[in-house]
Amino acid sequence: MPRRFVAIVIVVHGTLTALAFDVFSDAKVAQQRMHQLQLGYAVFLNDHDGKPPEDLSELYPDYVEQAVTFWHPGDADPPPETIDNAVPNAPNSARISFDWVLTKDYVMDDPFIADNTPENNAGQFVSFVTVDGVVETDPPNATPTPTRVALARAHLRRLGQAMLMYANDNHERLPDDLLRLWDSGLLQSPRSFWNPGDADPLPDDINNSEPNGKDSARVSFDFPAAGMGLDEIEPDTIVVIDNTSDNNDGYGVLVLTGDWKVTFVPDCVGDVSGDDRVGPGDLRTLLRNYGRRDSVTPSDGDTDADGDVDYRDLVNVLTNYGSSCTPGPSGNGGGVLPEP
Ligand SMILES: [Ca+2]
Ligand SMILES: [Ca+2]
Ligand SMILES: [Ca+2]
Ligand SMILES: [Ca+2]
Repeated sequence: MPRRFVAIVIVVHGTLTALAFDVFSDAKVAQQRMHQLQLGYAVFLNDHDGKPPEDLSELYPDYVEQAVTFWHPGDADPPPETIDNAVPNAPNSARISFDWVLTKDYVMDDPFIADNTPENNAGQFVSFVTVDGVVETDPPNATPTPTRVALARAHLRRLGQAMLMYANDNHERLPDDLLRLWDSGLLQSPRSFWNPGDADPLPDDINNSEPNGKDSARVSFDFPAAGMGLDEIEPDTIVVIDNTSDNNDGYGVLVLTGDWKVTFVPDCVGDVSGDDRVGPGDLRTLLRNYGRRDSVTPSDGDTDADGDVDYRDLVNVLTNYGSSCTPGPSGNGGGVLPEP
């Protein structure tokens, strides 16, 4: 390749990377603002006996203090100076950048606030916040934050909440199949059944429970506690689990346990590089990223996949330093298990 051409490619690539960075950082600000708006709306409902505002501009300024909170920094419309209407994209509107999906019969995984156009994000995607406060994008995985594993954790927690609601209506027993959470209408978004790190695509619908099947309630997760009574479930009972560590780049599985918390169980505790050994390379990577909390993954040294590289990760590497993990009979059981 001629040298001049290489230089041009590098400049163009650099410009594209800078543009992508602007889009992501604007989207992140917008996602935080959507959260603030959702919170303001919730406080409004609480102050008005559950009666929603007649016009969303009523949220300003008592429930959402700053007009700019209603605005996406990537929106071509100028930022509002006050909020006095709720006409989509109108100046000083509560809907200048975001749509509010206000219905009477919310389910927890329904969208609540969304970008009113992908143009807010250079035409590439739409962000939305669900009723239960999870940030998603359409198409999925369009932004680095939240990470795939953070979303998978949120989806597992949501499956747990839906299960408890199901049990409440069904003699204190969990459903005999994840599919019941869909059929009963407790969940209405196929995303809830999916780990965004799964190579299987996001289901369009949920209509079966074949492991890894198309449109399956078990596209990503197994449900070992199917049909159990709540009284049989111990805090360490495995309720729902990734059906393969490949859902998390081969680093381990996420588990929803009977205390209704989600934990990451690594295949090989402290292995950052993915070679089933813990050694100098793993420590180097971890130290390079130490203190980061932004879209880190196990390959950056976030050994417990909780979204940061901190002393817990360092302890995981140091306590297993020099050891190697041999895959167990299941193919994903290392010799070492994490501290609870
Ligand atoms: Ca707009
Ligand atoms: Ca799968
Ligand atoms: Ca390693
Ligand atoms: Ca961590």
